[in-house]
Amino acid sequence: MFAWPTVCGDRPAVMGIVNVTPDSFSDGGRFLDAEAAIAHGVALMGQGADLLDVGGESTRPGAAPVDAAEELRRVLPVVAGLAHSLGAGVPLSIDTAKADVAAAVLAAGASVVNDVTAGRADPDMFGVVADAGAGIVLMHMQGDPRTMQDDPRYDDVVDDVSAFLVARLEAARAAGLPDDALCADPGIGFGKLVHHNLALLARLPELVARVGVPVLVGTSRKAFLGTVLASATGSEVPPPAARDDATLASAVWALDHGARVVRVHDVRPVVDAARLLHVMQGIDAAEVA
Ligand code: PMM
Repeated sequence: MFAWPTVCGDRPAVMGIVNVTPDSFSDGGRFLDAEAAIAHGVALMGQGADLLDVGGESTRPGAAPVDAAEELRRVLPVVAGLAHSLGAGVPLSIDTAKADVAAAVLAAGASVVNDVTAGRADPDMFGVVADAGAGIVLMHMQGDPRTMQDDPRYDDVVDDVSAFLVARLEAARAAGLPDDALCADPGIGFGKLVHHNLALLARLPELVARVGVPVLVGTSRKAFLGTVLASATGSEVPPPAARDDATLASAVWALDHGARVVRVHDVRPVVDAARLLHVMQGIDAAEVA
């Protein structure tokens, strides 16, 4: 039985990204070959990742949907290979919104489903995850990847996203998922403008308090970081691969404001930062000379 407290109860966890897609915004096509993807995942674990997230369908703005057969063809050998190489103790997450894909990949050794639709895309998702004794990440997204960046609007983004997550957590519980299986994610960049993303990070403690389960934050290489850097320096928007330092700062910010898991491409610096942060958070400033 998977339990989030085992992964991120004592100290924050770092989730390494293994995209097996031709079109993800920052690493599309690099790990399309199963052997390359498996080697990449093993390398990320060697850098200190606590869990890996394998994805076979890009969710970047404007991305075209992929059918279940093609998604499975991409991810199944990678998850099976990682489970074989890393052993049963390493939690593997599958980034999918399709219950059939989730069921097959959970049977092949994954123990978490990362569903960017929070169970809305497929009514069978919660049942599949509950039957497998797996964990789930419920993420907020306004709209769908094809249209989500066309004029997203909120009354109060932190309030709206928190209320959505609370409602989806209730739906998951009603479908039989235990609390330890649940993790919530504000969905940075999913139907959000730069100021929405910044508000979600700035007011993360409010969201964390409202949802009451571990919170995962994924800022890695996202467009809002490029926009912030460009406006601060007056230069061009840096490409995704040049956003890892800003990713690190945003990951540390998220972890220091209540996130328990960060999802990143460049694992090693975030692992080191998370370790140091954990030590610093344990020091009582009034008691050190
Ligand atoms: N971001 C992406 C994909 N999947 N899943 C969760 N739970 N949270 C995220 O922020 C998230 C995600 C997009 O990034 P990628 O294409 O580099 O994987």
